[in-house]
Amino acid sequence: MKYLNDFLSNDLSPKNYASNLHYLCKPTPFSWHAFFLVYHFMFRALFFLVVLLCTCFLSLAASSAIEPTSVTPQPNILMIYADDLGYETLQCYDGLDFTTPKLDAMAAEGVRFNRAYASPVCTPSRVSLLTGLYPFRHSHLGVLPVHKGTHQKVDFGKMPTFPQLLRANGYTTSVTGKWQLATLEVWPNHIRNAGFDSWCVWQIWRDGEKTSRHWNPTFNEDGQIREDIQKRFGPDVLVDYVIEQMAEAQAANQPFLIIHNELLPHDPIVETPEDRRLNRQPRLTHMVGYLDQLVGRLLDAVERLGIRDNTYVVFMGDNGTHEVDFDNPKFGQPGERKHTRHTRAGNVNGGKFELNDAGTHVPLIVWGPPSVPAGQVCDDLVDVVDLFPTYCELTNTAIPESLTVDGRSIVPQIHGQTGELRPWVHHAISGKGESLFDGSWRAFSQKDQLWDARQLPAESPAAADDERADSARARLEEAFQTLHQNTLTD
Ligand SMILES: [Ca+2]
Repeated sequence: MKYLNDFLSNDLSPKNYASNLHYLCKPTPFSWHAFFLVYHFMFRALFFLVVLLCTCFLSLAASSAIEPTSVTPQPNILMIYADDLGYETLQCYDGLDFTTPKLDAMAAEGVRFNRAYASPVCTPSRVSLLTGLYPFRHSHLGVLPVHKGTHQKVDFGKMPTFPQLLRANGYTTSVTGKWQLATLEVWPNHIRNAGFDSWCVWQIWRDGEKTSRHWNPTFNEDGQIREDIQKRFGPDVLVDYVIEQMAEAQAANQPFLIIHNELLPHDPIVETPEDRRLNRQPRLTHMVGYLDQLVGRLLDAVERLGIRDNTYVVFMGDNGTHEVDFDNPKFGQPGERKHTRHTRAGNVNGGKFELNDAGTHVPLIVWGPPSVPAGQVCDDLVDVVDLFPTYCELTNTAIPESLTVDGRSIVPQIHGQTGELRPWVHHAISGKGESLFDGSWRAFSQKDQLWDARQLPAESPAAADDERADSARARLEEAFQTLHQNTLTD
């Protein structure tokens, strides 16, 4: 060791270096001094090279073991899932009855899916979102009676969710708003088991009664009832919570998934804070307008936090508009029903609970990183089950091969590219069975019915003597049979 230290402490200052070089260059036949000097140079260079290589190797190994996300970027996901919002309520979908400037701006800066569909009521639609399964496969076709304190629950132990997969992949996961998938008094760990680290949700049932979601809301945050929000408007509380969650995840340098189950514009029709400020009567149009403002607040927060380039914001409705909530000002005129809504393409009748376009056709807008092209409109059919593989692909989360998932990723379309087309979308609701819609024809599992939906929003039973209808009927009937040959088994 002493020998090594002597070598390393050898004076190689420029002055000595020059004199040594001068000595080396001197034309003498042989010098032991010169020989040892060359030896010193070579040994020191070799030693430093070895030290440098070892340092590089160790630091590379350490970074790959501790910080895998620095190698594979994991974008954030914020999904805003509105309650009872048909496509026709947005101006960017050619709706004429509502004012939605923030959502229209979101669509202008992102990708708007023109033909997105979900089942016509909360529970089947939300279970399909979380599990990626068609309703007939997850078997939750009706509203789970959480509002009556049911002991039934959706079993996410048997049916894995994408939040479970993302959480296992390093994401911090949160959920807000409506949780109609189990009674929390009976199943207090249900949300955590569904894949969420934290939550602020409307606890629908408490102490033997149904609670409120709007004013004086009953919210459960991570297992505790919030006692500080009696005078607040529930949807405002949730947006504050989402912004806090995003800020905390950013500060912790951790990717996040947030499913924001927006409570608006589900009835009862109540005053919004804006109605109180303006001293005006509550209306569905005002509730949709307030929802629009809240979406604007969230997008502004994403910009303000500086995370837009790495955050996909997805806005979607869970089912069609509840038509009784809308009073048609033209009611009484020719062709105008009491609850008719209006679009540039025609009048929309019916809605939530119905296996038709008005009950299942919902808005879907994606906004955020520069890879999402501004102002793009995609006409591909999209089913709510498609979000499961889409979120997994966006976040580099592997789906186990053993897992059944009915969805297909729309990541290419989100980035303005051509994606895999699905032949139809599937919906179901208890009492009315299932339907398949291929973009032109709608087939029903009950009564062997077929509707002509080529001129939406108008649709009607197909003509009996139409060859194209016969062909569609045969094709969709075969699709029904193929689907049901592959049902879940416990
Ligand atoms: Ca709903």
